Amino acid sequence: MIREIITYPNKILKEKSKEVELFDEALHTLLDDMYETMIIKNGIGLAAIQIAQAQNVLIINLPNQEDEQKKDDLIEIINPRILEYRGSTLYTEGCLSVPEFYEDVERAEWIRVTYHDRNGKLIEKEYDGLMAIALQHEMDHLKGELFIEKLSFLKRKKFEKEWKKRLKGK
Ligand code: Y12
Ligand code: CO
Repeated sequence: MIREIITYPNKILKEKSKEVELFDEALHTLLDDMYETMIIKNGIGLAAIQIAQAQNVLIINLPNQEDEQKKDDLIEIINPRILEYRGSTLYTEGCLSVPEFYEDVERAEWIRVTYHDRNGKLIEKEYDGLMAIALQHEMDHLKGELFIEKLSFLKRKKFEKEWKKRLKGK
């Protein structure tokens, strides 16, 4: 089922998500709905809080080298923890909860993480490149943080002005 994606400045996006304790049918339905919703909206990553579910659940589905987004490459991540960060990198990020706005954000270039899959299996992985960036972006959602909070004071001011103008026009 396709769910509604909530957008800035909805306060729900500021909620801290909770640990998943049951790896049950309800979790599988949530993950399936998140995938359907993300694909229909042309996203490559989505956290559960973006569909108003405050659970430590996120999905990432990066395009492959042929620029095709294949379901086989979907990664479902539950209760993630970052164990180690290395380096730094700059990338122009976007977010389905802040549509039509893109800005450079600095993040760690390499991370080592643990998480659970949909069946509760514990996984440990190292990521770099776009996957490391996307995972840090989605994990911020679980803490109730958006990428616009990482902007410089001036860039944030400019964003708020533009966003107000846009909301008035709607
Ligand atoms: C790198 C940096 C950030 C992420 C997080 C996941 N972000 C997205 O999936 C963003 C998707 C997005 C899609 C949009 O729609 C289209 O391009 C058609 C979009 O534009 C509009 O809504 C008009 C904005 C963001 C992953 C990797
Ligand atoms: Co986002």
